[in-house]
Amino acid sequence: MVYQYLIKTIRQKGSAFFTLLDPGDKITGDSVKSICKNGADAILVGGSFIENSDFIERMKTIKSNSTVPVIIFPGGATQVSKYADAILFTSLLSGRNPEYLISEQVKAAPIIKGLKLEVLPTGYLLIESGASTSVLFMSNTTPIPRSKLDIAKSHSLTAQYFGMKFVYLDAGSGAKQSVPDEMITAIKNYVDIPIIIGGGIKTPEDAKSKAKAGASCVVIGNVIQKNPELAKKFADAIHK
Ligand code: 1GP
Repeated sequence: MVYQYLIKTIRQKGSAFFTLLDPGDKITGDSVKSICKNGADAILVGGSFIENSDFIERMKTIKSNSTVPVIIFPGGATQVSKYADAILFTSLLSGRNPEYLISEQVKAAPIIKGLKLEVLPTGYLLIESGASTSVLFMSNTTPIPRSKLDIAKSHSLTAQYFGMKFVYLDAGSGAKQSVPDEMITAIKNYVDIPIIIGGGIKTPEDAKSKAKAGASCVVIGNVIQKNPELAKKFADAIHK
């Protein structure tokens, strides 16, 4: 089971290293192999806006070349495929848009069941990052202000009380500013579920500080997608 594998990885390595691949972009089998060989613990796949019809084909390429779990991180109910090991079943808890709190999930649930994908229930929180991002625009929601640690803590605890297995704090892909370290630490000290952190993390040093602050899983998207060979440096920084 992917969930047990992730919990074991976090326990053994301190923090897990996730790469996010955007199926809106071309992905080669060689880059997937290189990312796995260089220390990624899992590959997330998804995007808030995909401007082509290649989602299933790209999932197939990723799954057939990956030696680590492939986990869908869906931008909506259309991003479900059998070429994955699990799916982050997210609810955009920081938003007040019913579409991403519950409607997309209701559309996707029977398809996920039919495909027998492992489900990883995840509370998804968008954190203010200095400029608007695709996910903010597409979800039509307001992010949690960077300085409002109490609001971020309360949303994370809500995810836990709903029985969700993870809470994912995202500054959004390509964010100017990543999730603040002090917010990560405050949540780490407040909830019991693992914390996934992503969005705008550009250097191994930045990734290391997220892990040290308390991130259980650190997600790197853009930087690795453009330079898969950097995976080793990020893996070394994120793992203890
Ligand atoms: C976005 O957390 C991910 O959902 C990754 O963001 O592409 O900025 O690394 P980046």
